[in-house]
Amino acid sequence: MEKNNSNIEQNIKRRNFISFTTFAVLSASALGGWKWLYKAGKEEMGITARARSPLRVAMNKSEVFFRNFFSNNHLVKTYPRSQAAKNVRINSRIGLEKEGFNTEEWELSVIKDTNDILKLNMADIKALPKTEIIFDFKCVEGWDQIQHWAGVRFIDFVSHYKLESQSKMQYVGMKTPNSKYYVGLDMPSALHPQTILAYEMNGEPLTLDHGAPLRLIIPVKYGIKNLKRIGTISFSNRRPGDYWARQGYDYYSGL
Ligand SMILES: Nc1nc2c(c(=O)[nH]1)N[C@H]1C(S)=C(S)[C@@H](COP(=O)(O)O)O[C@H]1N2
Ligand SMILES: [Mo]
Repeated sequence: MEKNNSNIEQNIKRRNFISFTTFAVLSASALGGWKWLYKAGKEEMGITARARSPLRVAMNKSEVFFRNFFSNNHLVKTYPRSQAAKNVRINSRIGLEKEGFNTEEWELSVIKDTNDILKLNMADIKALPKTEIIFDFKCVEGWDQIQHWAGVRFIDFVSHYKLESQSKMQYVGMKTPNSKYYVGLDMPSALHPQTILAYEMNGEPLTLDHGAPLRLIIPVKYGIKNLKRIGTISFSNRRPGDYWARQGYDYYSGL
């Protein structure tokens, strides 16, 4: 009896020792991991919300995975016109201030190169082939709605204005005329066959709240990337600034 008891005690001691050691080793390595992460540099400011670089590397890897998974050929589901909402939601209006803006005087600036800016008006854009899309628009705030938009496909715009060399770059940047709202897009998503520069909603010209005279409709992305009131379009191999990515939202924001 005595002997048995002490055996059990010894066993317990040994187990305690093992679990304590395991705990200590795990804690130390977790602490080491945090220290490593915190010592790692922060990513560049002005593009995203300054995540530690190793985290950004991991996020970029998952982004590449999803990009390949939902390749350029993958089409977003479309719906019959009868299912499109009549009262289309208005979400937010950053960069849509009324002061100093006149739809009639609006021009689109396409920055082809530092000293080469293409200026276009609505007539130029409406002269291109018109494409319609009825799809489920999704906002990260948790709502979605089937909506009907029409305009020119970005890929048609690029080929008509001979922007081939620009479209070989990795990113497209778009900004409101006052630069208060801006988005960065990976080129494959911008050139996706369902991405359009839209000037109509439910068969009518856009209203100011929905981004008149021209807005982006990019069904492969969440609402935040669907910039209203486009003022400038630019191209680059570095990630252009992105309003919501800077606040910590995912830069890619793909569906
Ligand atoms: N210029 C500008 N574009 C914008 C926004 C904005 O605040 N300003 N909000 C975005 C968000 S979060 C969403 S969900 C959609 C909403 O578009 P809607 O108002 O036409 O529904 O526009 C996007 N484009
Ligand atoms: Mo949104």
